[in-house]
Amino acid sequence: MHYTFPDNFWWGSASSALQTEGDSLTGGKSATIWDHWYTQQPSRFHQQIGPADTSTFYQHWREDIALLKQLNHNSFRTSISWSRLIPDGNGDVNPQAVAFYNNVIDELLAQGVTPFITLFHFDMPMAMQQLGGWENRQVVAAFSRYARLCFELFGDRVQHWFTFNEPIVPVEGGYLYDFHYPNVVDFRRAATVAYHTVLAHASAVRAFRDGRFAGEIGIVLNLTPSYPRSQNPADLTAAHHADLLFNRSFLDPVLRGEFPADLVALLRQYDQLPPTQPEDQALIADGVIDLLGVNYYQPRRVKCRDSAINPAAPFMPEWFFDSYEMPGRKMNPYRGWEIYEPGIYDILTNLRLNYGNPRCFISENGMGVENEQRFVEDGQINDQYRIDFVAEHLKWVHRAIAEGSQCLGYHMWTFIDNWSWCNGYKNRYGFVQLDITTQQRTVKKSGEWFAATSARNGFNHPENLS
Ligand code: BGP
Repeated sequence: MHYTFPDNFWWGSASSALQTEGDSLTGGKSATIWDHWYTQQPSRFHQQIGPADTSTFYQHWREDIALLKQLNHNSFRTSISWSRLIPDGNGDVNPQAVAFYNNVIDELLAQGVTPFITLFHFDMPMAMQQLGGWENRQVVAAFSRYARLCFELFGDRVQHWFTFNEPIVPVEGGYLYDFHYPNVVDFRRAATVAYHTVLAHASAVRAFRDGRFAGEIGIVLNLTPSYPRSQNPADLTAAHHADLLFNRSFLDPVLRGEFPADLVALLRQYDQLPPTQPEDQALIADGVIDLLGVNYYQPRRVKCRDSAINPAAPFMPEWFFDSYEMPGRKMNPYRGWEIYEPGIYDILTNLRLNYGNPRCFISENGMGVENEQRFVEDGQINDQYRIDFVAEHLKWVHRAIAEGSQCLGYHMWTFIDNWSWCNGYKNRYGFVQLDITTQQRTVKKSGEWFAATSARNGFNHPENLS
């Protein structure tokens, strides 16, 4: 069967500054929370590989952009590092950073690759965290200034901006489940962080529109469809609550300009609402975006709780649901995530039917696999499983588009194997293999497949490359 995509479909991949640049404390850059946390607890990082040892994009940007072109990318998302551009978070601009990002943007354009730029991808400058990070409104103001400076410095060439990548993740990781610094477990503080992140997003959107910069501005959300175990009302309520807390907490403000009334009522009932100010509402309403990036890796399956809540335990999202393991589910055992391709269709369809069919694209989708060396054939990793993974997801994207979704592209996570936060280099996601000792890059079979798919604006599946 042949699958053809609309003209000008965005074919590309995504990465982030902190996961690829390296030089994390040189070139005038200051520490992020990751550099700091690594000095405190190196054992939290797989094989104790920290944020200084990423895939050297700061040194090898020119070669890497040549590889993007070789893989027929017409677009590529990466982020600007706030702590590289403004080392103390709110003061002087670092000229070395300006030169670096100018080089990257100019070279991408010279090679025919449209730059998509994220402003914040989990990498809070330590100087800002010392003020309290997203718990402090001063940091919201500093972010808004940083965003405006980015638009002024690079907005003559960058036309696709994203305020945040997966803003719920630092909330979950840093303030609920202890997988990001500052390793806090406290729902009310998490709610404040989430709320201030929405304000930061909206302030950047406002700055973009006030400055009348060319192009468009959006956000990248990891949308995780919540599937109930059954149609029993208690299971449905569990799924509704999970959806409110993990998806709609960001989706509604950025597409509808307000938080869901059910979510506000729920948090009020449990006395978890963050402090607000009267002018916030108008700001949030101004944060409605032009373009939504959708990251999709896995579904969330839930059921109603089997046990009573311990009222003395910390208030947590899990007060409203239990996780549910669906019999027969297909797993990516390396990452421990379920693979469920129709989920990508369900997200796009939900956006079309319930959110006015916004302009959107798949901004991340991918499969991290351990020890890919065992798949080397004639010097190349034969990652047929990754080709199948992409193709099976793209079939559902294709169907959603045929039914009217305004999905404009598909970006894979990721381009070159990169550093995955606490997982270091455990799971590899790239179209291009990275030898972490020599930094040598070798295109995997999936990279060739993707290049051919982009060139033909579609694919046959199953098929042989030849
Ligand atoms: C997304 C992030 C990426 C990336 C990816 C893979 O949530 O936006 O930064 O890391 O997931 O996940 P992981 O690295 O945790 O395996």
